[in-house]
Amino acid sequence: MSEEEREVSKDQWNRRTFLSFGALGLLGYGLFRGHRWIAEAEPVDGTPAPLRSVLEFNARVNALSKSDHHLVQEYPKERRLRKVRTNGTEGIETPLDAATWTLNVAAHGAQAAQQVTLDMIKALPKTEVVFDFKCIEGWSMITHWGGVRFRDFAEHFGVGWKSGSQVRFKYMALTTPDNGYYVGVDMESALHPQTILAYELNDNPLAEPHGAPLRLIIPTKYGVKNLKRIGTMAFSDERPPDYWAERGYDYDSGL
Ligand SMILES: Nc1nc2c(c(=O)[nH]1)N[C@H]1C(S)=C(S)[C@@H](COP(=O)(O)O)O[C@H]1N2
Ligand SMILES: [Mo]
Repeated sequence: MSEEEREVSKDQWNRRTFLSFGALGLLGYGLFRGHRWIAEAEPVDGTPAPLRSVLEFNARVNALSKSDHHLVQEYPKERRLRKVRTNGTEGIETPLDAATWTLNVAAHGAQAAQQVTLDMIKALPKTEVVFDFKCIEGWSMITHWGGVRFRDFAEHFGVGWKSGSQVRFKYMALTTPDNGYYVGVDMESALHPQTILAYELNDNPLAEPHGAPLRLIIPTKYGVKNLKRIGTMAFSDERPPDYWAERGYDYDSGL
């Protein structure tokens, strides 16, 4: 051992070990207090206040991406995948009864229930979107969808309003015809210009595994919210039940 390299004496070791354990102890105590602070705080909406403020911060960040000025990136049609994978079969396991299918819009506000056929939807201006569809499982794919902007649909059928045409409901609820899969979507995101009720994939009518005859395509959110085979559409101010939120995923599932 050279002169410069000082040997660490046994005393110094003990001192260092003592300090390290002391620091660990302090850290542990800090974590414990932090946890108590969160656990014992007055809950707001069922969530402890400190966590609630994190959620509120997230909501503000999400609100930024919901505004019309934040469009999801679109791609030229040539970039689309030719073979599009399918994922999720909840609520679409039974064969589709295409002959009797209608979109049931539930009564809400002053609006009576409506039965909307696919032809009525196809009669509205068609719009297309080519975007990177993202699943929470970690994969994504550039896909090309055709359909009707939800906002055009809502305007045409006068849906989503609480009273007259002044105030919108806060949420849209979609369910498959058998109620096997269901999602809730905040109205700002539903009315986003890239949100469409899709009946085509890659210029062809939707195949059953992709949600025939009509599905939601909402590029500002993860795949989970893109409900396939819409049976019923409803509106409310309360957060509608949501299949994956009930299983622990983020309700908003925004990108
Ligand atoms: N009815 C229904 N819609 C659904 C699902 C489902 O299980 N049932 N899975 C969701 C999930 S997790 C994803 S990633 C997309 C996948 O769409 P695709 O099968 O057209 O690729 O559908 C969404 N919509
Ligand atoms: Mo997904």
